[in-house]
Amino acid sequence: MEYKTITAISTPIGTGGISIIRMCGKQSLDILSKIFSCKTCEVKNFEPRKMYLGEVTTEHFKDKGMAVYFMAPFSYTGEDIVEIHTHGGAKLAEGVLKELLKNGAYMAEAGEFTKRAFLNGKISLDEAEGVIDLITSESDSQIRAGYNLVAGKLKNKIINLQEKITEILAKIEVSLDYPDEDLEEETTLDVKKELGQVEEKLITLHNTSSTGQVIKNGCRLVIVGKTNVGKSSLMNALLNYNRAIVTNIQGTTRDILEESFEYKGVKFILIDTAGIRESKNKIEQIGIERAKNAISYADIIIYVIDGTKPLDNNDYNLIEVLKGKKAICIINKIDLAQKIEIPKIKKLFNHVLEVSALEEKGIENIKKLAYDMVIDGEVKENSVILTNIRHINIIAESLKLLDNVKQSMKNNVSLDLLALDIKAVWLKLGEITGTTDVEAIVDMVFSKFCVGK
Ligand SMILES: Nc1nc2c(ncn2[C@@H]2O[C@H](COP(=O)(O)OP(=O)(O)OP(=O)(O)O)[C@@H](O)[C@H]2O)c(=O)[nH]1
Ligand SMILES: [Mg+2]
Repeated sequence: MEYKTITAISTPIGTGGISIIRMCGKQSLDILSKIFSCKTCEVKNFEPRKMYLGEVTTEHFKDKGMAVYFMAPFSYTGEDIVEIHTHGGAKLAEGVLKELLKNGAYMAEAGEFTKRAFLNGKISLDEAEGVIDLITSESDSQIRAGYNLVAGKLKNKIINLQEKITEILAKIEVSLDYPDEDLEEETTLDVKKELGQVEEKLITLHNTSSTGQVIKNGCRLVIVGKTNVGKSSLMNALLNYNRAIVTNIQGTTRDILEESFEYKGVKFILIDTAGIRESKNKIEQIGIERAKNAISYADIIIYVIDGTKPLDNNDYNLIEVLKGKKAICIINKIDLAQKIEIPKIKKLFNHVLEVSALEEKGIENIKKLAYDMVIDGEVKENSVILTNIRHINIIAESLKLLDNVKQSMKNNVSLDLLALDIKAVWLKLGEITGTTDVEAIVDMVFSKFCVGK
């Protein structure tokens, strides 16, 4: 299929070392020759994959720059690509882009380069999604997960599963071609066993999704507790700098404060809230409402209590709200004489840690515990973890379809009908890699990209 020649600025719009303007399509080299000249070689004779130093000429200015040509099919998109490297500047790159448009190139849409790579069979749909994950990564674990997609690790797993399903379908086909009671019985047993293996692999994959979602979205730690217990001090200690205002006045924090840190490659989003107490102050009341609301979107609640005071009704009310939620109870101010009854607290919470936010004691234990609570084992560099909600849903739907097959087998449905149900699983899995052609999915995936990628 032939597409029109598209162009876009691929580097961020701003001031920097270099800007890269990319062009993709049959006319790329021809259009380049109209605005780029080189003393050593005519543009039309450019050797692929070789950088040439030359001059870019636009209507309003000239710049010294480099250009490179990637000849189809050995390029990112599988089509002819050229890149122009100019000095880094928003105005400069825009001027070059305009000149390319004037000479016949079309403005690329968001993600169009990668979409072409997919449409030209250079990458699978999940590999393309890995590219966007890499670009938008905010933590090391996100980068690793994105890379695993780009490197085709999920794709390979899916292809293996599809191959296994194809083998099962082939067996059914043979037994249908040679009707024989014994063979049919044997085939049914085989199908059952082999589908069980497929299911096991899908379940293992699906089990990575809660860890994957934390990697993708970060883990939200919401700090709650009464006033003056040291919530803001704890936030500062966890961040290692004084982000929040700390005073001995009750009700210091009024609004929600949000800041993130990274631990073992995972992004944690810390949310400090207003201390919860009866208050007549309007601003403080709003803050308290927000604090209560924040509890609802926490991955883990960090419930702070002051170890120098016994629990009171305000605490018990909060503890009631926290029941059944993922929480860590922090007994703070252990540098002072303690009045809190620790055994009582340990009965109320599965996770209790004693710390001093002021003296920064026990802070690392909070990070370690929070990590262990949301990440299933060590995130190994090479392990495939489902971070993308689209992939997670497809695996869940595939498991449901497999359940249908199992149900049909229980009901002694004939092998030819069973084959149809099994084929449905194969097709569903193909939605991950994009082999099951659904245009709407493809459009949805690439709409998340930025222009120039
Ligand atoms: N000795 C001691 N004092 C602490 C510790 N943590 C906090 N404090 C003190 O307790 C007081 C209240 O601390 P904040 O961090 O502002 O408490 P908060 O829970 O955020 O208070 P509000 O924002 O009013 O709800 C300050 O005077 C802190 O210095 C600690 O571990 N040990
Ligand atoms: Mg505070």
